[in-house]
Amino acid sequence: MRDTSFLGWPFFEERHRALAERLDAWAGANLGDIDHRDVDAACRTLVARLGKDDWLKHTAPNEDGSTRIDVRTLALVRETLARYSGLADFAFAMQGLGAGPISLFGNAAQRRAWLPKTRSGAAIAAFALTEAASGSDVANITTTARRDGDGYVLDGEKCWISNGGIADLYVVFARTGEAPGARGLSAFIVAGDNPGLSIAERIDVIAPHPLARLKFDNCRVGADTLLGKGGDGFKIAMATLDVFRTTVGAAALGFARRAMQETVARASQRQMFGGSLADLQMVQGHIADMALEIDAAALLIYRAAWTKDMGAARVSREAAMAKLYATEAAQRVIDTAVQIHGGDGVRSGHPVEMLYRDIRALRIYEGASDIQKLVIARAVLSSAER
Ligand code: COS
Repeated sequence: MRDTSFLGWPFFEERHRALAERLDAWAGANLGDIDHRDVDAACRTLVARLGKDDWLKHTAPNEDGSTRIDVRTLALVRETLARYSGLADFAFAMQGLGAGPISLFGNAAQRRAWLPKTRSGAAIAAFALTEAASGSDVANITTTARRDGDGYVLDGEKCWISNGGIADLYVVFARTGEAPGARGLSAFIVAGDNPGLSIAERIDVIAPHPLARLKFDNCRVGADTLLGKGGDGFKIAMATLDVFRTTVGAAALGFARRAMQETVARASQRQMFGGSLADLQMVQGHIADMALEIDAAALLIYRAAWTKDMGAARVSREAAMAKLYATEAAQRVIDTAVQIHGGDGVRSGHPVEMLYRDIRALRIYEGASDIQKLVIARAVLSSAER
């Protein structure tokens, strides 16, 4: 029996508990038959299913603004999907991150044009921030958006863009030059079939998902694609990441919970030294460490999500702590799970082998662990100054 006692913690309301139980049953029934050999087709199928059964509506507010993003819901959905399938979590998460700048900063027309589509699964979304030389150093972005007549012309390249190649819309961050560095960036909504946008390279990674390098060559977009004001791009990117970084921690937590489930089953069944693995104190020590790290990660994630949902303007520190701790802890938990599984732990296709590959990128994307430390330290130092 899975331990769901965390749903009783005071961070959650009845609607969260009901949703987590409903989604768990849905994931058990709807994710087992997806063929992962073609990740593009698998992601399209996942987005369509998640849209059809109304899960994607949680990734963005509705277009008239009468609902808003509930970070606790996002966290519980990602945690639950990640327990069943890394790719299902990815498909859900990218709808949120890709549409995030529109949800948070789009005007009424932009929200009307895109959010019903990303919420229903009719359009696949992507967040195009990273470049080869500015993954962590966002203020150093070199893709340009030059004002031209009644629109802008984008030139440059974006790298490591999730959903690159299958997305119907990309939120693209480019230098518009209002000021040097972070204050001279802007965000644009670029349709996947916009002339001048092409896929320069598809990138293969250890936990395969659609990923690409994008090229913008004389890519003309209308002025109505600009999100917020010119020069707002850096803040739009950071505020979006403040919401979604907590949910990266939640995905890591889902992976860690699955590793724990697998480990408990294995340790109880596997016979060794005249008893089960679970009888061995050294194995019990590992299980205790895993349980401790899972609960500590959960507390940090739910604290960050709850704080944002209660209306905090900035949760940079809380979100960075949640992402940093949960992803690093999940890596340790999963590594221990592999160890306890012995040879089976590294057998291709075994659940813990897949988790071992799935977790790694989470310590890198949406702000690498060292960047989260920087964000936390800056927040601590600036509050100490006051
Ligand atoms: N929300 C709103 N505004 C923010 C913000 C946030 N979370 N974080 C920073 N800002 C504002 C700052 O207040 C500052 O505003 P002023 O110029 O008005 O003072 C401005 O943005 C610049 O901030 P800062 O000086 O902190 O920028 P840095 O260039 O030093 O960059 C880091 C800070 C390194 C923390 C940032 O670039 C970062 O998070 N990098 C990682 C990016 C990332 O996650 N990449 C992965 C891509 S997504 S897969």
